[in-house]
Amino acid sequence: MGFFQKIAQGIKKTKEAFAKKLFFVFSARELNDEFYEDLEEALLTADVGLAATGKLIEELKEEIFARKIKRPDDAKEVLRELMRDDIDYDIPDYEYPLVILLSGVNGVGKTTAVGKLAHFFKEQGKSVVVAAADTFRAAASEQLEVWGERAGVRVIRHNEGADPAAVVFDAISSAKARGNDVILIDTAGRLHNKKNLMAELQKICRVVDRELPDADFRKYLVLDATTGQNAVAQAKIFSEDIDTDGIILTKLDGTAKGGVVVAISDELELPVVYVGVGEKIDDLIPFDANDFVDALF
Ligand SMILES: Nc1nc2c(ncn2[C@@H]2O[C@H](COP(=O)(O)OP(=O)(O)O)[C@@H](O)[C@H]2O)c(=O)[nH]1
Ligand SMILES: [Mg+2]
Repeated sequence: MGFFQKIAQGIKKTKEAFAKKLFFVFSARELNDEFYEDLEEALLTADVGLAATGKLIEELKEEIFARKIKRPDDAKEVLRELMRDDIDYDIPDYEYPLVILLSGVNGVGKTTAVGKLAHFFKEQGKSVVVAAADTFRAAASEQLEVWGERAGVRVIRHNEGADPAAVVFDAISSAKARGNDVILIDTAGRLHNKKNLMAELQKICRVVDRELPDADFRKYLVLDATTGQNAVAQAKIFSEDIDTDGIILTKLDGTAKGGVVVAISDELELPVVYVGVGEKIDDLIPFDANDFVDALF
């Protein structure tokens, strides 16, 4: 299955809910107040969020006025363009060695995403090593080892309770010794102890910066799409302490709140880099703004 089919399949629930509303909205006779109110409701239902919805509607009004648009169908086309522009970021190509650190709260899908990314890079002929830096629970490292076996990559782990930064140090040493291309770092996500968690993540970042100063280092925050606007709130909390390069949005397949992609891109000014569309190893795909909008409308 190609990426477009995968994203189309992945946002099926969002589309079902959104398309029905959109059909109703754009069957209006005129582009009047009622039309904009119905459109606002449709966007909010898909979890585009208040701020991004307000902005989209304002921009739509301006474009409709400027281009003297009268037909709802043409207005729909403009909405697609505006939404696409909102979520379309230029993401720099990867350089190798590449280090990817995943952070995020418990249960959002970090460990699963590390496993899927390992597979993704392996498929592209890259050699990969994984650092099991969630040492909070032994089960986390075990879960990662299962993914490592599936993907056919090495997993560096320590005992439960060990220093996560030490695991990362070992993974980097191992990667250097073998000349590996990609180092993926899984981390813990107990947000109720925010200060400790952030200090732990910052320490990991310092180890990477010190040991691999010339590496391409990307810090991705993993968010669960099923939590909708809550995901946006989580991202704000993490961004206070960690420089984030992008978002991995998981579980799009399990929600009608796929519009949260727009909320994230707009409110956080961060690109969605990958989306999770299922539990299988190849169910993580690079995000493409065109495909997303084409699949949604
Ligand atoms: N349907 C679906 N489930 C996912 C996806 N990503 C992760 N999961 C599930 O979410 C649960 C938590 O994932 P896990 O990787 O352990 O989260 P972590 O605590 O952040 O490491 C697991 O049951 C995963 O199978 C996804 O894209 N789609
Ligand atoms: Mg985990």
